[in-house]
Amino acid sequence: MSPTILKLGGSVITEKDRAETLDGAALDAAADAIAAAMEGGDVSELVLVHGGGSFGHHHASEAGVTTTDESGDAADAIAIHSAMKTLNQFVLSRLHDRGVPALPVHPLSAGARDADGDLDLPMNQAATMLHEGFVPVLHGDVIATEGEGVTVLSGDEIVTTAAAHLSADRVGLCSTVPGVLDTDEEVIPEITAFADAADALGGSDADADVTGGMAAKVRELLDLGAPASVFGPESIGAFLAGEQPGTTIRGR
Ligand code: IP8
Repeated sequence: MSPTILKLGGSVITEKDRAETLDGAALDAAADAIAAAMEGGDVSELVLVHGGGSFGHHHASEAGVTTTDESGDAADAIAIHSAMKTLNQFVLSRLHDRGVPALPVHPLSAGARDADGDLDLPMNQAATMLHEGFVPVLHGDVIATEGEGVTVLSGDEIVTTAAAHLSADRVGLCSTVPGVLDTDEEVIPEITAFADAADALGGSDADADVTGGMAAKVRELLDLGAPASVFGPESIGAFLAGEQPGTTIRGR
């Protein structure tokens, strides 16, 4: 099995500046492209992951929880997790409306981090779902972390973990920008080392993003065993059809 993994960035499917606000038109367009690709046979085994946008990041920043700053308060964990489940339900229902057999996988209930910050996120449920013809839909979440309570688990970390466990052969990250941009705002076609893009990679463009923006994405994708593409929403169909839109990141 070598599935395709596609992450829908939280900034793509939500209005990132307004708490818990969906970008319904953008989500519809993404769901249309996914449904068309599955119906047309462009992709048969697909794992979807989505980010937090104004759902997860809003509550995470209110609670001061990041991938490294923890909370031991169940109310904080529930606020973040519930918002992510709400967003996940929106994603699922737009996919179901188009006949995509999507099923949720909630990381809080599935995995944990150890005291060194290493993630253990089993993927046997996603593998079996794929085998049975379903489309697992995972999402950024909070995750129990040894010695710390809970921390944030970003969708990008889920993508890299899922890619390794499921031996994905293609990974796509749909972002609000058409690729990783250089200092002239042009798309960098290929990145094979962080230094290729270091000048252009600052932090995130939105303060409420607690998981590090494009620089963190590139670092994580360079560690993948599969080539990854970073592209804008208009290129979801092209990516699923086997093209390499935007920036291709190949670490090894
Ligand atoms: O948007 C973070 O996921 P990301 C999810 O992929 C939360 O970084 C809970 C903030």
